[in-house]
Amino acid sequence: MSLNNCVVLNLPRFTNAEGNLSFIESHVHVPFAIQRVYYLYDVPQNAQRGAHGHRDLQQILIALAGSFHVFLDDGYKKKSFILDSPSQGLYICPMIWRDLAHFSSNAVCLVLASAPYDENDYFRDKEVFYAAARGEL
Ligand code: T46
Repeated sequence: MSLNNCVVLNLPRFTNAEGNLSFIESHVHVPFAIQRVYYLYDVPQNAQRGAHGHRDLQQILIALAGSFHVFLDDGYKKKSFILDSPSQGLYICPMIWRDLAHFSSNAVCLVLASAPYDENDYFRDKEVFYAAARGEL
């Protein structure tokens, strides 16, 4: 898996005079079965979140409100995204280090995950992550 797999997905959006509606179905609009949903909110503007990689987890990040920046690193290349639309989701494949920063004051980051929470799936040490990502472990 590499950064090339991490792309912004356009989600369905129905718009009329009463507003917008978007929806997401497993394996239809996202490439996995959604097994967990969580969200980040009331994040101070100078706070940084993430700072880890996942062994197997796949995720979709959506800016339900406001905006934030996502910095991705696969051990070889880096890429950054600004998420600011509730009708777009950033797909993050396994073995990607992610940092989230520059949250706007009203930002809500919705996350759809392919598995239940499992601390053993996390790389919390960047050097260990780099070694694993480069096949050195
Ligand atoms: C990611 C970014 C975008 C749980 O108990 N269950 C959960 O499902 C999650 C996500 C977290 N937690 C606990 C574990 C920690 O004690 O909540 C606490 C805060 O989690 P963490 O420091 O990992 O939060 P973030 O915002 O740095 O990272 C989270 C996700 O963990 C991570 O997978 O990609 O959001």
